[in-house]
Amino acid sequence: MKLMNFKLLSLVVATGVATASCQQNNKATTDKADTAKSSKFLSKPLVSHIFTADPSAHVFEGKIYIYPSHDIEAGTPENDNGDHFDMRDYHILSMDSIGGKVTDHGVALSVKDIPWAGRQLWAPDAAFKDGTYYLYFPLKDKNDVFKIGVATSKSPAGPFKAEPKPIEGSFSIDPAVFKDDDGSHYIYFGGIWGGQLQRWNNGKYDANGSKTDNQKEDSPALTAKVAKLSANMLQFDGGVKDVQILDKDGKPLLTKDHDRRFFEGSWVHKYNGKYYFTYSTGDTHFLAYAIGDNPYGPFTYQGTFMDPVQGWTTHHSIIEIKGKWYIFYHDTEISNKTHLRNIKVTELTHNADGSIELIKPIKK
Ligand code: FUB
Repeated sequence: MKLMNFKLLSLVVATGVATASCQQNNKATTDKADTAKSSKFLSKPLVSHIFTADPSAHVFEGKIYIYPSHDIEAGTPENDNGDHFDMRDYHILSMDSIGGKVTDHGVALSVKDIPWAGRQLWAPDAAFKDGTYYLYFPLKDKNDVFKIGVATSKSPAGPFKAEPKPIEGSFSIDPAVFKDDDGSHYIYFGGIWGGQLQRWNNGKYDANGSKTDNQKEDSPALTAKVAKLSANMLQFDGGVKDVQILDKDGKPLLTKDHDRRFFEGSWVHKYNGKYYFTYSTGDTHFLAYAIGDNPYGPFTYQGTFMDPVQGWTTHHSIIEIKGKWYIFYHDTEISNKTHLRNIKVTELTHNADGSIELIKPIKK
């Protein structure tokens, strides 16, 4: 999560973009966004009645469910800690098919109902096992330290009830859960800068630690974390491991390699027996991918697969629906403000050699 120094990419300066028209209400809506103003964008916002970001999509009960952040204008001043991303609840969205009507199921979980809550509900994800849905969410605790919580529901649309404490041993942001073919679930997480990953060392948090990468430029870059989930889905089963991202020579990506190194926004999907670890490069605004042979990695860096969107943050999920692959992502088309984003979807293509075709979210 980038915090200050909002870098407006010259190619996306949005002179003709609509100003904020979103209303903060809970009313269900459709995906009829204002297409007339969307011509330079590859896809339309999926909803415009609330601001949404960080979409984690899944197919549950034959429908597409989207678990996004719910951006709001909280009036919290922008600062280096990302305080202006001051989200307070989640709304879950669903649709029967890509391009279909989008339903907002209302508030699914609110910060006021989470016993350990401090503030800031960031990018969530969800999973299903044995009749229960699990919502994994990052939230600062009462000491202003990001941890990952879990909440449960009998319905994919919620409402969800939070466990009394964060997952033991969890830290940082952006949980993403991958279910392997054998039924095992793995949780990937972490984000540098505002996501606080750089402040953790050997299980201890340093409140006075660096605000950015916190590494010598020539040392291996900080990276995402992975843990297997326990059978009850509420804990880590065993230790937290680094998600190693290696270059083609088998060497870890370096801190100075901002175009390729991990920043935040992990996701994993499996294609043709290979594990694709995808992520945001943060301050360089790419979505990148690396391929491995098992859920723990190591993963070998392959390239970028999405160019920068309008806005600073870039966050995605990838799912297969009826033999086609889709990427859910966000930009700031509606508001043109860093912290008021809108989610979108477009098709994603795996080439015959296993590479992912580059997506250009803004038409040239
Ligand atoms: O929405 C808050 C943060 O912005 C997410 O946790 C990051 O991935 C970035 O999208």
